Amino acid sequence: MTSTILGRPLDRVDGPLKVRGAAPYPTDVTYPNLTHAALVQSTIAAGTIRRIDTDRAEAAPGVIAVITHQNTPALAEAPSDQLFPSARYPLKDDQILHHGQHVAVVVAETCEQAVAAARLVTVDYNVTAPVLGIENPDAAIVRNPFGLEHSRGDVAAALASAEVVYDQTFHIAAETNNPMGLFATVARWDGDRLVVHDSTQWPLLERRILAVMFGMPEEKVRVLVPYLGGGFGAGLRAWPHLILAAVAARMVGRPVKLVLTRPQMFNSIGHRPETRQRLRLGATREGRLVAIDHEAISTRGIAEYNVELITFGTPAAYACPNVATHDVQVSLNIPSPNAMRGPGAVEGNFAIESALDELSYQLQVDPIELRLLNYAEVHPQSGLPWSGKALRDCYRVGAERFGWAKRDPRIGSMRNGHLLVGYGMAGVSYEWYVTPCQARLSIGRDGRARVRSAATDIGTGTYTIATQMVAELLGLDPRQVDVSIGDSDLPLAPQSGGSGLAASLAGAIENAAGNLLRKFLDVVADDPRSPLGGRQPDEVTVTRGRIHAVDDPAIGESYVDILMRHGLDELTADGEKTPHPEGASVAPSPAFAAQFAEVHIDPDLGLLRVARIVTAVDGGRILNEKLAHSQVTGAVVMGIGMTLLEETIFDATGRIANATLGDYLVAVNADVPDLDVVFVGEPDRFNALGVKGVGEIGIIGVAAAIANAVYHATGRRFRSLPITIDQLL
Ligand code: MCN
Ligand code: MOS
Repeated sequence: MTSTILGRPLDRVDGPLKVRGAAPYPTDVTYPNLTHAALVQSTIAAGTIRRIDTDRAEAAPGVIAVITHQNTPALAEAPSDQLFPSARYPLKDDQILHHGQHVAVVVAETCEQAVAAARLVTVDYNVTAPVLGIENPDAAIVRNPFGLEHSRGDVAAALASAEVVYDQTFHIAAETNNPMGLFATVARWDGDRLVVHDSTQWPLLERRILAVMFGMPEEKVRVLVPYLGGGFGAGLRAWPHLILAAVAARMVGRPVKLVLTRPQMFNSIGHRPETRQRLRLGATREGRLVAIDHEAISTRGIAEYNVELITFGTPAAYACPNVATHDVQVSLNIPSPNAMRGPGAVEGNFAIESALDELSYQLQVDPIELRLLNYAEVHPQSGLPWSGKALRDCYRVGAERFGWAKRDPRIGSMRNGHLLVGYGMAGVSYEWYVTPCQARLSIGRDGRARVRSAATDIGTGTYTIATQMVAELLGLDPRQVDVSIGDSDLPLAPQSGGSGLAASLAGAIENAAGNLLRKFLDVVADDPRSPLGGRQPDEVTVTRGRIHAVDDPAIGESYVDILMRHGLDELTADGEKTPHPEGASVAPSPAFAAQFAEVHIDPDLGLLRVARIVTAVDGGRILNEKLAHSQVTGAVVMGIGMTLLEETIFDATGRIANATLGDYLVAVNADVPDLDVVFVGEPDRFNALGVKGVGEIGIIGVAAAIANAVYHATGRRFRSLPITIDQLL
């Protein structure tokens, strides 16, 4: 497809609305007769509620209801499937499983009254000793929790006979998602119908969970999220406060609004779990990998399952005959961890790409050469050709732009004044995924097209790329396209997650566009007045609102003419994309990247500055150069935070000790240098329009690239994140 609109750096179509403050985020939603809810949270991490006293709160000004485990209606158990767990309903009994667990919700006329009254609720607890700490021997352990452990070849034998053996452990602190928009829920019962506005990346997940918990058909639940002030994974679960807002709205018979405070954002909507990894590699003296054994341990909440696929990408990342992966989870009295940009992959990549860097120094091979030596030309497990792999181009183009050739491999050899200079790099294979998706496409008499899907735009640019795809496929100007998303009543769409929405939606829209074109041709099939009569879909194309013969643009007519002549207001077609069929002849490819970092370190002060990061990405066909660039840039910024600053600290009582943006450090402008992003590669052969995911890939290799650069500058190897000043001194 020669494209005129796809790929173009079109400005966000929702930009003007956002700049004017006219885009309704969940916190902006209001209704007549709205009430406000405030949460009361547990001040212990483990135990039971002995007594909860709500009298003073109930008597406080403006209070309408105080809901606890004693007066909550019984709800059905939330559905849970393997990849997408549900959160536990916190008021279902008197059990306390983590500090900050919601124990009551106060509903009042104003937000201030609700917050004031929430402070008047007193709770007596039977306190038990919380199970805390990833290495706590008393913690319950779950092995192979996802059923995805991998084994090929004979790792033990290969490690025993390898010329070079590597064996190290890695640690990454817990971290917390901090989208700018506070998460909020507005819930309203409209007769027997529940309408919620919520900060979610996945309206259909919430619809299903609410329907099951409240015992009603899914059509009776509507979830709306036209705009979201960021999610970064935090919006991939139906969190307890959502359920509480819906319960509260039913109990008070009025709409309820519940906005989390920033501290509540730390203990109510997940965090990246703390992790430990042990990585063993066997290699030849030249640097060819003969064995990889990758074990990962992550934390999870008691009674809360979490998917953190740390080792999942390992088996396909490099050509290696003997590979084994092991996953372990440790159950603790902590708020449930959850997805945070690049979940699992970012941790696994840090271990593997750090280890390869260590090998490169030990074997005196250039780090890029070492990776090329182990390049997976075909899918290492199936032997199938990749649907698209330009990782080699990522290395080459990234290295050129970075000036990798100027690197003096000797440790501590490069200087800028008295600052130590280090160069480091990392390779990235990121297993994004496509899931089933539907879209409905219409063209009306005004010549405008409308696409509808329950997909979301969480800041990513879905409105804009949907506009571009429809305009491209229907031959329209982008200004003639309307996009309706963020509503569970619309055709089924997956989460904005796993960097899969763009590709999923591309498939659905492409299919819908083909079906719509066919409908137009069907309408004129026997129409003697149409120059298109009897034409087959493959004989026509579309430009400027017209369907015309491929070989002769003069033979054709506009959508509008067809609709008018046949007395039609509009034509509509549905489209669907289902995941890859089994038994395909190519292996669906990850997205790939190479990331290069330059660091400057003041040896006297331990001060570390990232001077530059270059990221070269194979994202298949890029739908919008500007937005994709923003995606990668934003992810690199998060990666800098993860590597140098971010750490969620649990104190000895299980309380998060730094749950404010004053105490929890995220990367700010002063921490972020110029970031260079370049796209390489070809449209992917497996996906509609050749799209791969790019929403997360930019974060994946940052930690290893920086840590490797720190080693190059100082000779000190950091296998624990974040790398802080005190450690560098
Ligand atoms: N895109 C493109 N070309 C491609 C693929 C994507 O131009 N080949 C651009 C499009 O603008 C698209 C965006 O990148 O809207 C992201 O597409 P995709 O990679 O399919 O990811 P999703 O739409 O599934 O978004 C989720 C992804 C994830 S998993 C996290 S975490 C994350 C991320 O996106 N959270 C974000 N980026 C975020 N960006 C913002 N502003 N806010 C978040 O919460
Ligand atoms: Mo992304 S962490 O899959 O929302």
